[in-house]
Amino acid sequence: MPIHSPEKVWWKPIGRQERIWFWVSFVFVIVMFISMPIWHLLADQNTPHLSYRVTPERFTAIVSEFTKRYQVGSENGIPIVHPPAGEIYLLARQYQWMPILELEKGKTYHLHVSSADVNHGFSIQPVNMNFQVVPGYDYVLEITPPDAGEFTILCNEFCGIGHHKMSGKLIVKE
Ligand SMILES: [Cu+2]
Repeated sequence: MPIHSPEKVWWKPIGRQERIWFWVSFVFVIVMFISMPIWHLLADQNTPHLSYRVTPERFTAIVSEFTKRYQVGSENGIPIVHPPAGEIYLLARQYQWMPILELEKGKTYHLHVSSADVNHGFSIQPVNMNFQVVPGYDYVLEITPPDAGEFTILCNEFCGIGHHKMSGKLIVKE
């Protein structure tokens, strides 16, 4: 196969179809670009900006204190707590969520989440909510459950060999 150098002027004027696709994608990109700040300001769906530094040991101690205070039962060895509205705590660790939180519909809670070991992902199913759980940080999520029911908490950040078993529970009562 002989090797030729490319033509000096290899570009051709663009055709009609290419021109249409260029403008379709250009307009789409501009719309998306403008949507970002508008969505940020008006949609009220931003992740919270509140977090504190906390050592895993300290957070684990806070959670066990909290659990002792408000425990109302247990399920498969995991304590169930029924705290009043306000500050509530959830600990992620390989490979469980502690404790099982029993909340009341329509009340507002400040959920503090942190990890005792590695990075985990806090995901509430079936609602599509995902947050990072990072050791060393107490991340505060303001939640007001709109519906009663049982929700599954999944870890959606690969955290080790038992990651797939890492599911917890959130109960919302009427
Ligand atoms: Cu995990």
